Amino acid sequence: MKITDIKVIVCSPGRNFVTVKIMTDQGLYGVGDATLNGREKAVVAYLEEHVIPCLIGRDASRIEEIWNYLYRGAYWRRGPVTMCAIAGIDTALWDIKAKAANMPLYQLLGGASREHVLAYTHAQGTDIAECVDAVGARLGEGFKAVRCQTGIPGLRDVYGTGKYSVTTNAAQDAMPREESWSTPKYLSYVPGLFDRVRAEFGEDVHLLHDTHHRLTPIEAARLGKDLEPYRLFWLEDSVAAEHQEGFRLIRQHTTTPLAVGEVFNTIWDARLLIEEQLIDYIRMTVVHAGGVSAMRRVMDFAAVYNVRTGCHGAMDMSPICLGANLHLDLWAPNFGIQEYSGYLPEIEEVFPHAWSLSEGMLHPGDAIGHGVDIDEKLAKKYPYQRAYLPVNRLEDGTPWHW
Ligand code: GCO
Ligand code: MG
Repeated sequence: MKITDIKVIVCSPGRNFVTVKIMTDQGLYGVGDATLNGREKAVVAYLEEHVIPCLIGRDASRIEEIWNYLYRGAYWRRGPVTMCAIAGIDTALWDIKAKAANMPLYQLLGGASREHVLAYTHAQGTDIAECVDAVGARLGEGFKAVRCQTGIPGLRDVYGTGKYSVTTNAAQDAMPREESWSTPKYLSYVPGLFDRVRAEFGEDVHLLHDTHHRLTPIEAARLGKDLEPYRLFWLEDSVAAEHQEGFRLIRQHTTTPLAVGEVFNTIWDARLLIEEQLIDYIRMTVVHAGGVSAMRRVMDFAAVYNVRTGCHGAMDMSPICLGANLHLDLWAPNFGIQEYSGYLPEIEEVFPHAWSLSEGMLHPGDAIGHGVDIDEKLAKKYPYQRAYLPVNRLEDGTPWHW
């Protein structure tokens, strides 16, 4: 089966998405997500200028060989642009292979390990009271696991809260919006959120929290300890994980489970964290990790060390990424949880999908392939808009981790 053409489709139904579509001489096609939030056009250029010309005429069934050709062949390895481009191609090729086999992708991976996959969603508020209300609303929708984020008194626009949440299209800013941060204010306010949420909703709900890379290891250790009474499902991205060894210190001080990895691009970014069991959940996901082939390897590697999966699934992962990821989740022996922040209705229309959500559980569906497509005609109605993620500063103006 030969690759005859590859298209890169860019659309913005509320936020920007980059989609790869691979056509073959057998009439089968596959689609993959290659979206890199805030840097979308860099991936488009990488694909169109450098990757696609090398793939026309190749055998679409040789996924592993193509992955290594693109990864090793470029010489310049890793990095989000490269790995999102590889992910788009790789995911589309797995879609084609599963369609050719007349199977849903999870069957090709080894079959289902479970009936459905546990999802967590987001609750947020500008303060604790608002966030508690939002948790109640999410539980009312049937979710069993909720990530709780609150604004901090005295700080404007804190990550993941209020009207500027990155999960809404308000994140589509023509220039990067500025948020503010104070670690002391954060550390003294946030435990009160979980105290209130546990008091209100009891022990049965899974609670998660995302620190978005802002603390030092010793600060993260303190937060982990302070949150121990509330038995979090996980504390996410408590520090910037470029310095993987930093997790040794956090680990020595707290029994709060730790998750990290949404900004990692390869298995090597997570190697030490997994080998030393410094984390409980690996957050990598299909689009940023280099596709289904790469994620399967990460999941298997993590399983060896009792690390479970908790794949990134914010709205900037397109429904194609989520769909492909759900096949991996259904299969992975070491599945933990899947993030699901939901999509704007226009996004769901552009990307018709077989996956479904019911009572807080997701399932990839039994359509052949990965079960997600793109409506190209509709996509054309939503042209690309330049958009940035926010940047973050300390109160004295110092640029900080966002
Ligand atoms: C999460 C993430 C996201 C990211 C976003 C960046 O845990 O869902 O932190 O909200 O900030 O995906 O594009
Ligand atoms: Mg996160």
